[in-house]
Amino acid sequence: SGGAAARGSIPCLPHLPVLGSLPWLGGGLPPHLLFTQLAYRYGPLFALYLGPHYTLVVNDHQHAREVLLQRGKDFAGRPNMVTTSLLTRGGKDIAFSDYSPLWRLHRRLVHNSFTLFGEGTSRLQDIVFSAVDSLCAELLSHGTRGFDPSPAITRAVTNVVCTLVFSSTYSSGDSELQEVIRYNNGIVETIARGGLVDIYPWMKFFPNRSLSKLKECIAVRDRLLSRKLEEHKAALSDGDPRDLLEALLKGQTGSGRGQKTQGSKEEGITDDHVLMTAAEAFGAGVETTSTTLLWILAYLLHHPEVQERVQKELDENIGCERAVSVSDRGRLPYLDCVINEGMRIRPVSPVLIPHTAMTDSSVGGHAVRRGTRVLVNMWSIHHDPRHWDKPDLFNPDRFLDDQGRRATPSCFLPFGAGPRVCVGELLARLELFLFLSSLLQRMSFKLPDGGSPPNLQGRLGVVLQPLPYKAVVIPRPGWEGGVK
Ligand code: HEM
Ligand code: PLO
Repeated sequence: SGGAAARGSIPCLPHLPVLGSLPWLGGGLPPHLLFTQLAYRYGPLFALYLGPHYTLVVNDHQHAREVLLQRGKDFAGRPNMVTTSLLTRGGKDIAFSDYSPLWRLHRRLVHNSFTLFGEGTSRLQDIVFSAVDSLCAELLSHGTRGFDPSPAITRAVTNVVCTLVFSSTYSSGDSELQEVIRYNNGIVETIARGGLVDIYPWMKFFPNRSLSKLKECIAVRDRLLSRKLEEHKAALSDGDPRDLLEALLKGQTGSGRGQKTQGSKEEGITDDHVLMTAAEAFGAGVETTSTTLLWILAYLLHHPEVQERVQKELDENIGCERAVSVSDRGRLPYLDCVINEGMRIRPVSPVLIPHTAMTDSSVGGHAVRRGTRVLVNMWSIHHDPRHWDKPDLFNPDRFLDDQGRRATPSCFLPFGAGPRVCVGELLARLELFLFLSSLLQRMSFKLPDGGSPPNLQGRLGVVLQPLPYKAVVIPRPGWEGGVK
């Protein structure tokens, strides 16, 4: 049905009406692995039909750079999808909203607020420190028994984001925290990007159980967030914003406080936008950072020699007399490599978020029509044997050059790039650095006696997650209580 591809056109999988290329996609494999496999047959740039949608799949870094950077503006659109549209009230967020002037304003506002809490100030560092202290105490409370580190890590990361977004924190077992974690898990389970509901929009007329569960979780989220929003509006003060929610509320005023601008049907940043952005910063901040931490710990359990080398670096450059701080980043190059290698080998967002062409454009010299969907398969870029030696091997040294200095290869893009690059990159990097350095300074992670090492295959939901695993935590000398 696709016909013989004209010489020079993008190779395309066969397809049927309505079903698209589905019959040719085989069963079972998650998209990032399936696309990697298809790229062997069709080449690194190929097309397929996801339902009725003609979709390009980019599997190598040259084409990815073209889509994200060189022609980044052409490809900065987002498709409309059923589940994410429900999640974001029709795209009143950053990540799933299509490109528009309002979106740009909105994104800039969020970006500036993050910068405010980022590298320049000690605020974020203090927030992470208090989360780290209680995380360490909680991890060490398990004694010599093996346990799943995931709940404690999720809570710690949730508390960091919670402070940044709302200026509130939760103690272990807090009922509102339980509610947040429950609704978040519900959304994560039901939203599965690229799942059937999103590919076949007509399925929304046949609501299934998963869609009603998603709606339930969104309702719980909305109730909780609206309350926070009202509290913040009542307490809004002059001066510097104390958190993201306040920064957004203040930013609203600049854009007409949600009123329709005179003589234009274009709306400003409404309360809906503020709510959706807070929800998204929350969701993105928790899922990505905690998952990345869990992947890195899983790999450290497989590679005790890497853990020892990080600890040696910490001992030699920091010691055990004081806590690690942001300004120590330059002194801990190997730790940085470990973080990068974790994000390379298991990118939490293996096919990024779908992009669309805003105008007629091109990729690799091939014409691409406006509206075309583009999936960037970061997994295959991060595992490309032409650019990475033994790509399936966890080897942090690949991020050091001959002189032992940090080097970032051009086919390493865990946060994407260009106009749609992750807005939380700075925040995420800072958190990963502070969490990992503090944890490894204070304790060692080991396999439980007779326990098997973590399964590294992962499960693709809204992010690529490790399967649950167990670890034992042993305090390092001088840190028996977890804190100093
Ligand atoms: C987008 C990765 C942490 C907020 C993205 C994208 C990736 C990514 C790959 C999609 C880029 C694209 O579609 O081209 C990561 C990783 C993280 C992380 C690996 C941590 C290890 C965070 C955090 C936040 C955040 C902490 C916020 C608190 C966002 C937002 C977008 C985004 C709002 C949408 C940007 C847009 O569409 O314009 N991230 N992220 N992320 N991320 Fe992150
Ligand atoms: C996670 C569940 C939350 O309840 C809602 C949410 C908001 C933003 C999403 C995030 C979820 C998953 C990870 C995403 C993030 C935006 C950017 C990030 C998709 C669905 C990545 C890694 O691309």
